Amino acid sequence: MASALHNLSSYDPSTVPDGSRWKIGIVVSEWNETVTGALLQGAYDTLRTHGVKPGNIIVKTVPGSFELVYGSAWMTRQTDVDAVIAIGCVIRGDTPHFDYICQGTTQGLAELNRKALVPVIYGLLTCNTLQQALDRCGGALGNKGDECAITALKMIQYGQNT
Ligand code: DLZ
Repeated sequence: MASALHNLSSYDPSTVPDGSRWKIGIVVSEWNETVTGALLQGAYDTLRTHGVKPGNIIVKTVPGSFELVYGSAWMTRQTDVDAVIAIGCVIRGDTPHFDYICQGTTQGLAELNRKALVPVIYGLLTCNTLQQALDRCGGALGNKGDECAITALKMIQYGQNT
């Protein structure tokens, strides 16, 4: 389904594993804080809905999305989390900076996801406009934070079943 039509918060709750035994790290970028704060809230609430205890949700902030790579790597090495969710929002400006940040962050998180012992979930919004971001952090298209929380729980289960 094209992402433009996909509600990021729609899922079948019966397919989501219980998270009551698991610890989740969330790394959040301070840039575009209105958006990243709403993504964080979505992820937090969805993890709680599926049994993750408040004390088992570890939140740390980084200055910008580019720092999500180091922040997430730190979280995988220095804590005993079962998964890391990286949350950021990049909005296109007038310079190519947008492309460099998106590419660098995405490649860094992808590499970390291959190498880390726990899953690293990609919660980076890359949008042309603020409205597109607002639509995806609790607006018309749901909340990508919800999607990231569900993905984290499913990937922890994946790692434990194989
Ligand atoms: C510099 C910058 C710019 C222009 N735009 C964004 C953005 O839209 N979203 C975001 O998360 N971060 C942005 N940054 C900051 C970079 O991610 C990074 O923090 C700085 O380049 C310092 O490494």
